[in-house]
Amino acid sequence: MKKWLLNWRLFSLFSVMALLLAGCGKPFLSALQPAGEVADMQYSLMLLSTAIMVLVIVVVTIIFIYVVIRFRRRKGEENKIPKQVEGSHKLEIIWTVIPILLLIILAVPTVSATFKLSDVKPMNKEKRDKNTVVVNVRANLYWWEFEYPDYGIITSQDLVVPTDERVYFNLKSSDVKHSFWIPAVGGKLDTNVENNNQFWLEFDQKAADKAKGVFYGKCAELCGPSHALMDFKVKPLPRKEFDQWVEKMKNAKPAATDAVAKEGEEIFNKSCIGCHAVTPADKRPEQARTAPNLANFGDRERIAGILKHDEENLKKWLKDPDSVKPGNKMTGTYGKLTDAQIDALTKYLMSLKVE
Ligand code: HEC
Ligand SMILES: [Cu+2]
Repeated sequence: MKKWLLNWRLFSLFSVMALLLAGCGKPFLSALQPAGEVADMQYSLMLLSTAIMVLVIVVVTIIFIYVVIRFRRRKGEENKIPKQVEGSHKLEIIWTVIPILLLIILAVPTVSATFKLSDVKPMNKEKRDKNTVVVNVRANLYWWEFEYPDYGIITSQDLVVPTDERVYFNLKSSDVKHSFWIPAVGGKLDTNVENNNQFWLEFDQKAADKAKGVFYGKCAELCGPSHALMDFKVKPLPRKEFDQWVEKMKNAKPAATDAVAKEGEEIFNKSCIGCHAVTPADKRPEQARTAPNLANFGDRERIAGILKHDEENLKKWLKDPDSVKPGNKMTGTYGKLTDAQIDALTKYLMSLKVE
């Protein structure tokens, strides 16, 4: 191949890679733009370990190049063998001690951060301060439930949290292993069926403003065909607004106002209420909560965690959920709703708001 063609190809490959990688840095999604105390700690650890690795690579590469040049076969000395060194105490001590030192530099901050990040004493039920916010996160194929046990309210898909303070999480799953991850803020931690995992996160108000008020959350454990679509959104609010939101949720009583929405409510109460609740203070036991709580559906950022929140997409979801999220657990409605019923349900669901 002509040399200039190869060069040109390499150059364009690098340009495309650079462009692609530049796209990774969104403030609402990137672990490289830390948006809270936990993310800051994890980011510094990443920098430290990368710096140590780069240092090792550079030093080894320099030695390698030096040796290749210094001891290469030269004209006229084809059969000359350099002096052989065996069992050099000095060298052996150097290459044992340096890695030990590097590992200590890496281990001390890592272990100390691990203990800090797992300090969940303040969420201990007996000694809990009444201002400590605790959220029970339950992961399901392919949706998320957020329960606030101290306020007796439940929401789904959109996690609402106060900013600039530690929020404590109880993580579990009701079917298979998932993993709770808010890349810009922290995680990831597995949600399991057999035990509760606990940790805390802190959401920076300034970073939240930069992210335009919403962080993206992800499932980080391959769990089935719609794993990549198992997203949630995080709405961080200043403490005062968070308290107001809690009050509104506690008192929310959804009621359809116009006639079409009323019709939708009737259909809903016949065909959907078996799986979906529409009050945040729903008293059903966990096993019976088999679908997202729709109490504040009208305020959501997305439909089913991924579609843009508008009427057209809601109709698309109601008509054929499987075309949006293959293998999801909203079954028994496909092909059973007429267009008029879907229109009425859409009006009703969009009117479910607390804000
Ligand atoms: C068998 C239980 C079941 C029934 C019946 C059911 N759904 Fe669902 N629904 C689900 C599940 C599970 C999800 C979550 C799907 C996902 O995101 O993986 C869901 C999701 C939704 C969503 C998106 C929720 C969100 O927070 O974005 C809407 C809207 C919805 N359902 C409306 C309805 C309506 C309207 C009916 C009645 C016609 C209905 N559902 C009947 C189980 C059910
Ligand atoms: Cu998952």
